[in-house]
Order: sequence, then C-alpha cells, then structure tokens
Amino acid sequence: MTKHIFDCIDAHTCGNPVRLILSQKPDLAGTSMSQKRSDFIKNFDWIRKSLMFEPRGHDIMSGGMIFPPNDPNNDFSILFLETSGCLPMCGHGTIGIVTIALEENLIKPKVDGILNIEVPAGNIIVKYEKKGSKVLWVEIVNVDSYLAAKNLFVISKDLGKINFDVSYGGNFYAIIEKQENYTDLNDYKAEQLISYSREIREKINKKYLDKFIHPFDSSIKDVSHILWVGQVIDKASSSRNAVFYGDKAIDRSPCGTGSSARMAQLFSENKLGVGETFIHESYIGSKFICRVEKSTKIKDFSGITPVIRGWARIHGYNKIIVDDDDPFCGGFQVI
Ligand code: PYC
Repeated sequence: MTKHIFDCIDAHTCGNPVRLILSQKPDLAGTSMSQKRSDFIKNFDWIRKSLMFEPRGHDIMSGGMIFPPNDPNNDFSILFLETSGCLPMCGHGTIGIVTIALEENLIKPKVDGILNIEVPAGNIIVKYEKKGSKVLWVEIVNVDSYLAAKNLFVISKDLGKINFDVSYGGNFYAIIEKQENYTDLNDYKAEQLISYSREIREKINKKYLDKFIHPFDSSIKDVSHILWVGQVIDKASSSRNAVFYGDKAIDRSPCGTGSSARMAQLFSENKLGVGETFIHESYIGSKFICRVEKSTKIKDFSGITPVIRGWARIHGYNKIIVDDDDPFCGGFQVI
C-alpha cells in the first residue's frame, strides 16, 4: 500500500478555484509543454483525478503544476489539471498560479513585473503588479486566438435548434448568443445550462467531427467549452458569460480562454477593435478587463492576440493524502 502526500496551495481567481500542486510532480517526457501534457495524460492522469475529483476536489476544481522552462530564456512552464482534463491553456488558472507563485516566493522572475511562461498551447507573456507581498493583478498576453467557424447549428433536445460560432482562445469554444431558442443567461438556472451544454457539446463534436483542430498542434482539438452569452449585470461591462467546462462546471470567473475566444469572434465581426477595452463579466458578476493587443494570422485564419487581466486570492494550505488503501483514492464524479 502506498500513501502519496501532495502539498498544495488553494486559491481562487475571481471566484473560480485554483489548486497549485507543489510536491510529487512527475518527471515528464518531452521537450515542449504540449509533449509533456501528452505524457502526463498517458502516464500520470491518476494524479489529476485524485486531486480534482471528489472526495478531494469537486465538480469545478481546477489547478496545475509549475515546471522548469524547456527554453532557459523563459521563467517557467505550467501544466494545467482540471476536472475537464489537462487544458492546453487556462486563463483563470494562470492568474491564480502566478499569484500563488509570486506571493509564496516559489519563483524568481528574471525581470520584475514580467514573466515568460510556457503552456501546452504555446508561450504567453504575463505582467503583474505587487503591493508589498500581495499581487494586485495579473495580465496575460494570451496565445493567438481566432474565429474557427460561423453559423453552425445542432438540435438540442430541450431547446430545439441552437445556432453557434466556434472560436479558439486556447481551447475551442462554441459561443451561443441570444436567439429564438435561447433568450438570456438570467432565464435559465445554472443546472439547466450545464445539462443543455453537455448534450450540445456531444452533438457538436459528433456532427463536426475533426473540424476543429489547431493548425499548429493537432493535439488541441474539438469543442471542449460552451460559452453562453448574457446581458451584463453592471452597465459598465461589455458582455457577460456562463462558460461550461468538464461535465458539471460553470466557470465562476469570466474565463480567460473564453474571453479570448469571444474577443476573436467579435473582432472578426468588426464589433471590437485593436486596443479597445472589453470588460467581461462572469456568471457571478466578477470581471476580467480584456483587450485586443493586435491582429494576427494563425496559418489561414485571421485572428488576434488577446490580453486578459484579473486577480486571485490565496485561501488555504492543503496537505492532501491519496492512500491506495482508500477505495476512492482515484476520485469520482456524480453526474
Ligand atoms: O480561464 O481559461 C480559463 C478557464 C478555462 C476553464 C475554466 N477557466
């Protein structure tokens, strides 16, 4: 019988959980975070399941591990772990992990105020501001994002015909805007959006099989997230969302990769310009301050380089035991 002990620090980014795992990090094969992500999924996914799912985690749990950079010019790299799997990129996760790492002195930036970070989806640049020991905000220059397809539809058993666009912001998002069969976020309970999303995502990936594959990394594929657009709570905000991920989660933060995907969609429709501020509200009303840094090309797609700013707070030191003797050591989910 083996008892694995994981030292973790728990935080939240604008309401969404971030668990940074400090110990028992596996030695991952590969020379890029994309390759290391694949190795983790193949050989070490029990760590994710044990620490993200019940009884040690919950339906919305999200987090990651920090590793040394593959290119010594960068500061470090991140592997994201979540109930949904190992994401290529996670915005709220990055904001939380960077905040924890700086406040707990786990990293030493090469240049104060700037971090070059490797993630499975590519390289990102992070800026931050500190006051004393606290990180006030973290800003991510995210991976290039683009609108992948427009005016698609599936038939939802509960809602009927649902039209959507698919946009990439580090993960592929189906973006569902107001339409005949979907009025607004406020008209549905979270549990309804979760159940609609699960079915809609399955239908999208069946109907549009192999349509959504990243042009530079074929391991990034398929629609993983559903972004429901809604009316803002605060009139100063630009838009609101409920982002579905995993099997039972609605993001409590405004979702960094979702905000990037949404900005790429709006940019392609000339509804958002370079340099314009886009304030994205989450389901619970927390905000990311975002903007389009520049327009760009991702192979044949026109896209953007998005910027996301948010904050995080640490709320616990957590020593977690995964004991092989525990019948639920591998974690479980009730759907
Ligand atoms: O912030 O990118 C994000 C994210 C993805 C899933 C949950 N949050």
